[in-house]
Amino acid sequence: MMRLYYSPGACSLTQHILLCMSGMEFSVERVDLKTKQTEHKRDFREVNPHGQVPTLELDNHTILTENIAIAQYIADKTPSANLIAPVGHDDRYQTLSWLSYVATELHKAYGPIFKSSVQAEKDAAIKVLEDKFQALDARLKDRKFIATESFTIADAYLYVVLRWRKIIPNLPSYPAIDSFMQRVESLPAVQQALKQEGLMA
Ligand SMILES: N[C@@H](CCC(=O)N[C@@H](CS)C(=O)NCC(=O)O)C(=O)O
Repeated sequence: MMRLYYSPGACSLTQHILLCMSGMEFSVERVDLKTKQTEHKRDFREVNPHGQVPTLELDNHTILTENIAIAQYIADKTPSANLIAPVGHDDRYQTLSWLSYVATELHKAYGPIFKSSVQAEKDAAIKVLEDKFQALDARLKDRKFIATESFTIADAYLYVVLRWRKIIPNLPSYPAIDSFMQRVESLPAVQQALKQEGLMA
């Protein structure tokens, strides 16, 4: 059975949601990202030398890392779940475009907020993120999902990264982002993953 290494609420929540949507059998193993120990007292660096989640151990025990790769793997293994359009279809590249944007522009822009001890660096990162939130809010005003007409792997990742905005104090309101978040959060697979990660109120 596949095993997803995750940390509660981290970017690996994306793949947790997608696995719940896929209908595939899987198990999860929690990782403490500070100590790099798993809940079964294993040294996580022996599984993934980068020490990062998400990490997916496949049925044949091969290790797959990186958000973009694992999300596509889950989607392509379960076409009936409609998590990404097939190769050659225009919608696929819209989804990959947004998936890349979330990974390289949005996710990484949070870095100083989580890691820096210098307030000026945090403030600069917040300013960058506010501009991105404003642009996302404008895009989501008249659409249900970020890339295509239906939910895709890009929406799962976007939802997870936008959840983190709660740690930023005094953000302006973004009504279209709020509606998007509610729409995604109401999906049964999202509820299931949140519950399994102990993130339900
Ligand atoms: N490039 C990696 C980045 C993954 C990443 O940033 N994971 C974070 C959690 S959201 C993590 O494991 N941080 C711990 C660390 O970097 O030591 C990917 O896209 O999968």
